[in-house]
Amino acid sequence: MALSRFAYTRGFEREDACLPDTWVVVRLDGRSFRKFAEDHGFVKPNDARGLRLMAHCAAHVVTELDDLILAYGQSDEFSFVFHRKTNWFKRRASKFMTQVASLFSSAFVFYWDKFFAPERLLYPPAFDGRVVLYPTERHLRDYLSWRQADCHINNLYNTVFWALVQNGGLTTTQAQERLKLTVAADKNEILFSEFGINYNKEPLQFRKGTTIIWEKVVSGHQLKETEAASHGEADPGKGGVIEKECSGSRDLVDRSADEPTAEGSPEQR
Ligand code: DGT
Ligand code: MG
Ligand code: MG
Ligand code: MG
Ligand code: MG
Repeated sequence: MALSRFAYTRGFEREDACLPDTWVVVRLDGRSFRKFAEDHGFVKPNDARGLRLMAHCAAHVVTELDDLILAYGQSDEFSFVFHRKTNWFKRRASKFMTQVASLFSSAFVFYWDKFFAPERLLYPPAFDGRVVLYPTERHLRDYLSWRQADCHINNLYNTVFWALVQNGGLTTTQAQERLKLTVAADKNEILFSEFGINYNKEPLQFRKGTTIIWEKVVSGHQLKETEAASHGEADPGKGGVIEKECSGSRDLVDRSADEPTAEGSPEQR
């Protein structure tokens, strides 16, 4: 039927190739995860099982798909960075986005039991995706720093918010009121003086998110999660050595604290 009278419909397809020589970032975000977390009994504000499942799925995606050099995730989101020279699927944005989103989603279901058993998965989760191009390493680095700053702002807020509610006996409305107009230093102080919590001793994965990178080993490359995300099981999915062109990826992530200058509007859990 290739040359049939219907073939003209092909002409309605549009080009969507990413600009050449730019870093291609696909960011996924869980659909209605506030509700999903509630329905599945996620621990507030951080559920280690959920974060580890997300990291495991991301490692699977980085392992399986071509030319991915790095992934960074926090909360219900993960960003995947394709090498600027990639020519996978002729750099078509829709291919990048759908390959990442569908593989991540199916991995999330596939590996659910590994992290959540005996908690059952009650319905199919979904992730939205977007593609953003960054022309320089500076832009890419700032993008990752932005996502990490977002992690920091939200996590500090949520840590003190739930301390006030769970340990301080405040209602959620009272806790919200208490935190209005506070800056990071105030929140650290509340945590320390009222609850004996040193925020800097909270798990790294909660405070800074998870970075997945390729590590050079003698016989090739191996997938690794950074120390800033150590959560016991640094399982790259398949394990072992993976041959991939991904040199230089280690230098792209700023693992410093990234204190944000202003408080954003936090994503409340
Ligand atoms: P969306 O993305 O517009 O479809 O809507 P949501 O509900 O996914 O909102 P989003 O992505 O802005 O915020 C992520 C939600 O996921 C947030 O409301 C809290 C929830 N969440 C993420 N990680 C955890 C966790 O570790 N524990 C709990 N309890 N909730 C979490
Ligand atoms: Mg949202
Ligand atoms: Mg979401
Ligand atoms: Mg989100
Ligand atoms: Mg096909």
